[in-house]
Amino acid sequence: MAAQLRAARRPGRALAALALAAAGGLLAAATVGSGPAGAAGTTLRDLAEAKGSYFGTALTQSNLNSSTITAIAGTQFDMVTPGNEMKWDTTEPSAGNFNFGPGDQIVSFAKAHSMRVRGHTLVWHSQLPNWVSSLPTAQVQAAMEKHVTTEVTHYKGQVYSWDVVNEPFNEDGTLRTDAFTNAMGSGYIADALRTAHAADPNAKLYLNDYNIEGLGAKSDAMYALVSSLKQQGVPIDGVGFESHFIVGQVPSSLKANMQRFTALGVDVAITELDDRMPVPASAANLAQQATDYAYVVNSCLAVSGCVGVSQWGVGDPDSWIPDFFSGYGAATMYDNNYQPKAAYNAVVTALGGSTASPSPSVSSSPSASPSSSPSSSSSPSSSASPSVPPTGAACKVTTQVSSWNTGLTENVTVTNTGGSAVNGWKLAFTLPGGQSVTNAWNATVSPATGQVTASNLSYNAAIPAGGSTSFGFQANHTGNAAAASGFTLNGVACAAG
Ligand code: 9MR
Repeated sequence: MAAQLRAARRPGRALAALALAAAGGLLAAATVGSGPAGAAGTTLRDLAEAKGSYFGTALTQSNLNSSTITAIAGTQFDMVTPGNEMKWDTTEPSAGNFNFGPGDQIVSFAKAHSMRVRGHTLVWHSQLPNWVSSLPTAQVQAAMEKHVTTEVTHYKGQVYSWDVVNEPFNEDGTLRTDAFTNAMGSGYIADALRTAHAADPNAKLYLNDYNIEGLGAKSDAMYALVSSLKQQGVPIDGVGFESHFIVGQVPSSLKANMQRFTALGVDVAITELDDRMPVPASAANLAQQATDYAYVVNSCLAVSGCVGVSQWGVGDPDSWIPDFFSGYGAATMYDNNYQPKAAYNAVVTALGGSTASPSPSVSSSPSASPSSSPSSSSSPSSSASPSVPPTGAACKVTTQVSSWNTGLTENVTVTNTGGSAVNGWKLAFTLPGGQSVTNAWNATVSPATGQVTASNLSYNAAIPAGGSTSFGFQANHTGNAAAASGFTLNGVACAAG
């Protein structure tokens, strides 16, 4: 199945790239081939597809107005879940008044970028308009069936799957009380599934919930429900594990739990992955997040019925977390500037890709992060262009270090303060004694200690006059966690920011 889908989607990729380039966005135009804000020469979608899987993201209508978000979404991801646009309050805000405009925009974006769509969601207690919850119970079933039939028919052939029923359970595994259980008891679930199947027999039909990722009362309830639905011949194809995790708390039973569901004859998918932490994010938590993301992806890859992973949002600025969990954030693979975090690199590695890794001497040093890759880098070697002309190379550098007892991460932003663009850059600097680089992002960094040079990757070679670029690295230290110093850009000394 995966191979067929891959083959069917491929022709659209070139078109999508052209569309991005034609849009004229600097980010888009500069990154065709390697993908914005990602590892050189790899994208999450390509790596996932090579494994017969997918990597998805949620997108909202307002996200489509951001060229940064759309450039990453259309390049790195191959599955879209509309964040809100297919929910009942949008699609049928009053009885019989259907509005598919916002959802259609997400579907159009997906088509233009050869992405599939996870339809989300048909029957849910939340984002349910008042007119439904205030219906006499005798009318709820007909309203639900009409809603499901109309929406699934509208998107027939255009969605890969539907989250037919969303979040049906309480934490203790009892069925949530809502308009649907009040009217139909637990039977509403089978009815919704049958109704959706009649409208689009080819869509994969899912039940989706949170806190069912590990073994426990709630996942036991979902397991019992799916088992009973299968026994009754109700059309159910999959279970979505939302996976809204807290850093360091991904359940160790994730894989075993997935396996018991797939043994029932259904697929499983990670549908809304994020991994939140207190903000500002500490380096230790960001490293743990990388471990968590890799663990989730590896778990899915290890279970043959786990069809793919979707993140809930593209990057930290468009994530729902800060609005819902005060003091928490940094939950996605992309940081506040939409730069890939250690979690991104960890996922690339888990998917069999190689990240922008340092030279062999660096990668042989002990790594503080699961995200570092010992494999060779596809970016230019440190000796490739020692004589890059110092065109426009007046510069300013700012650094930001986050450290813990034995390690640190350092983010470096270099601004081209000269009058002309820099095309290809090497930023040389001095690391304090005892610091040893273990991995880097958005640049190669070599050697690991002492006098070090960061070299651009293919996608960030150009720094326009007045523009800036950022890269970062992780290092071990022996007590001195100070920032690097003595920066020179293409041989010209930089001012400190
Ligand atoms: O991301 C969605 C956010 O924009 C909405 O305000 C919120 C309202 O309930 O729903 C969010 O998406 C949810 C998803 O539909 C179901 N699982 C939990 C998600 C996060 O709340």
